Amino acid sequence: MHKAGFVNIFGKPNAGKSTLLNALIGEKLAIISPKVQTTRHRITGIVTAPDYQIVFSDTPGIIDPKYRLHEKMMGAVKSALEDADVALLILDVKDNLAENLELFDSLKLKVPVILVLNKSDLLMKEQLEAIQAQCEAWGKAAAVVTIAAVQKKGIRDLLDRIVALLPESEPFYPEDTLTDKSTRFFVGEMIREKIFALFEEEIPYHTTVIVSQFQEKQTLIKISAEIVVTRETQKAIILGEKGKSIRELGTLSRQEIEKFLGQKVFLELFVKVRNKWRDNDTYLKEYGY
Ligand code: GDP
Ligand code: K
Ligand code: MG
Repeated sequence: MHKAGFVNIFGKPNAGKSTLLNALIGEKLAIISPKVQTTRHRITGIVTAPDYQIVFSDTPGIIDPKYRLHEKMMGAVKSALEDADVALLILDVKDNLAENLELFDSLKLKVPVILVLNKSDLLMKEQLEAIQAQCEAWGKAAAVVTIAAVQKKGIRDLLDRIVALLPESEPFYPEDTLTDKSTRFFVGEMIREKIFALFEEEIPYHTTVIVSQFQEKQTLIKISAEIVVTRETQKAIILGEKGKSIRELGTLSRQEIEKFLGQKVFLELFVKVRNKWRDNDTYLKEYGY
């Protein structure tokens, strides 16, 4: 019997959704940072075994919409809620437990739920057991699984619990498919990850990245990307004194992209100012939101 289905990963910002997705897939697909709202799109990762296939989606964290970009992000969360076979509700064991369970309650899920207690490496055994007991008592999960996504601990157990809940089905994708997103998309995401790593405060949240050129040459791949910001002052910060910051961004991004593609890359970065791109539907559409 072959099983297959769609599994969505939900949780508050920084619970570890993207880290878990990567651990499940065994590749770095989703960008990770200690800052909230790094993930803006649903990212699909596909795990194929001889007797099952799981299509995972990483969703942006659950947030209150503050501007149009946020509304689009929450739209992605809602659409994910409606089309899954299993929902993974993930929480950080160091975070307020009651608040997380309340949030999960408010989702009013009809699909089977697995409660995933992440960052188990940060607590003592007794503390973990107390949390596990409270989660069992919550009563709405088909299973409660404790993991440490960063160390890939508990992932096998989690996969087994998921497979047990999947419907009987033929696979949806060919067996070598890792994701439904394009290489261009991941290249843009990797640059965005480095922007989160290098720049302070509001800069990453005012920035998007568009990969405008992706050309496979004989010995390398030539990539051009536009970094779109909302103000001239932000452009100046990204460029840095005599272009120092953008060169550093370019180097870090290129190394990451080369690792991902397994090929030499020539990367060109440009910075563009587009006033209020986050509130403009035309821009949002153009930028793939
Ligand atoms: P997301 O916002 O839910 O997608 O969270 P991320 O996957 O981006 O992770 C947020 C932060 O938590 C990052 O700094 C991760 O390295 C960290 N993190 C994720 N999983 C674990 C874990 O198992 N243990 C510890 N100690 N940190 C983790
Ligand atoms: K994050
Ligand atoms: Mg994320």
